[in-house]
Amino acid sequence: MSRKLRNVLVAGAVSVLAAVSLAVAVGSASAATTPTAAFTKVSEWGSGFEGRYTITNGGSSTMNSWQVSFALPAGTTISSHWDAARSGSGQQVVFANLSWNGTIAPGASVVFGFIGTGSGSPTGCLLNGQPCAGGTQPSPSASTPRPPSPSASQPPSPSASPSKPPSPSPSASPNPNPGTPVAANGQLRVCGRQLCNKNGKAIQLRGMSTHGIQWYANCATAGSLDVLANEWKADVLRISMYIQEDGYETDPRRFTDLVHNYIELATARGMYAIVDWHMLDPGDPNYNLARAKTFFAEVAQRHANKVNVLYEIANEPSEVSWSTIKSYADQVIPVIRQRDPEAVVLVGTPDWSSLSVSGDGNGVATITANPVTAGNLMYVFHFYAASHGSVYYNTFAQAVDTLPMFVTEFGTQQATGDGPNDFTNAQRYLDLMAAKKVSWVNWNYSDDFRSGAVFTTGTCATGQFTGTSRLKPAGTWIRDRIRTPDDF
Ligand code: IDC
Repeated sequence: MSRKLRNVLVAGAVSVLAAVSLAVAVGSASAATTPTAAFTKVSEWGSGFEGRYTITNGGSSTMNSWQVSFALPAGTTISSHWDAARSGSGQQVVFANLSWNGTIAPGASVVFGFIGTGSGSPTGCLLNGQPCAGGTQPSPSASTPRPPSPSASQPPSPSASPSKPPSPSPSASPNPNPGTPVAANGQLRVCGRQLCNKNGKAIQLRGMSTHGIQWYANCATAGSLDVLANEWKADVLRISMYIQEDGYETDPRRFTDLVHNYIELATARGMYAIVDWHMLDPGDPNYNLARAKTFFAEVAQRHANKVNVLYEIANEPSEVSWSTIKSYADQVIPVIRQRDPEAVVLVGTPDWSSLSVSGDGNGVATITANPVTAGNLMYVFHFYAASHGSVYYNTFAQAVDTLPMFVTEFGTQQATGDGPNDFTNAQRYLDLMAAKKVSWVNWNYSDDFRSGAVFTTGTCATGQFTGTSRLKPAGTWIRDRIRTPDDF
């Protein structure tokens, strides 16, 4: 058992004991608190805001479903939402649980959120028909009759699947989905040049990267990630958070919260999550050093008890030497490790994570001579099969026999992410990675017009992610290769 998991279990046991003694104490005072739903505006800008509800089960029995309703003043509307199913009409809004976050154990919480247009705030909030502020209710031993349990009186949520029992809420367990890649492999670590699972077995992860979450949030939803996990059988989701190009630097709070949310979505589906600091231009990662430290400190702190989070600290450095990248890594990694000591960290390599090949060099020896100071890390290689032929391939082949490597981004087309596919060359890389158990992530799970985005334009707005009818050729090709059974 990993130290982290053991700590979680010990902490859990302590809180169970605490809860039992609390229940006794509360019982003797003949009152228990009821569930609550608390609203906060996480951030506000001129024309809108991000709203968040935290539903906390302050009661003593498990909630099996939840529904939050409220009114918005005229002029304030909701433009998007996550982690809940929306109904209601006009200014009356109703949010209900999804199939995977309806169950809330006593003391646990579930969060859902939305983007509001306008400046108003919700009023008249009800949680399962009771005031969201909660209150006390008589204990079973009290003489006054107990009101019906709030959750029991509710109709099942429209989105809850009757055939599939709801899985525990993401916050209830670090490992919520038995049979999933995370359940099978647990906390990963780098052993030698390999990525190894909790039993020390070398494994290969295969999955997809989001496109930039500032542009394609509607392609990475609870529904699309259900398809990625259950139908595509992906092991890993890369959460691509751009820094520039209308990304993190424009609203650090909003983007950090988006990443938190995607980590929860991946966790609830038993997938690994790569937190991708998607820096591109400027190419010196030190330009973003202070931002990176702030971001990774919060993310590592928040998700330290999860076993499925990997940190990719610099997507594609360019026009800087390896020693400059190493200096950045040596400053950012301690910020992560101080909070999440066991997490695997992924470090970008020179010239757009090409191991210097795109800069006419070969960085394998340079890195080997001067590796990042911290351990438990892997070096990153990216390739685009229609642009990157033998020189690239040969350098990569040398690297996988020399350094711990992780391909966090590749495409079957040109380096623009567009143009014709070269499936033959792509397969050559995939065969090497299968033989050497090198993990890979394909670019990208969106409906961008380019040939490398797996869905045809307009798919994400329709929510029709299942099957293959909406896939471009690169999408069908990569889906088949992600679905191939894992050798865990
Ligand atoms: C591309 C996106 C495109 C975007 C551009 C600039 O497809 O919509 O306008 O980036 O951000 C990478 C990068 C990745 C690129 C991808 C394809 O990490 O951001 O996406 N690529 O060009 N490296 C090599 C290729």
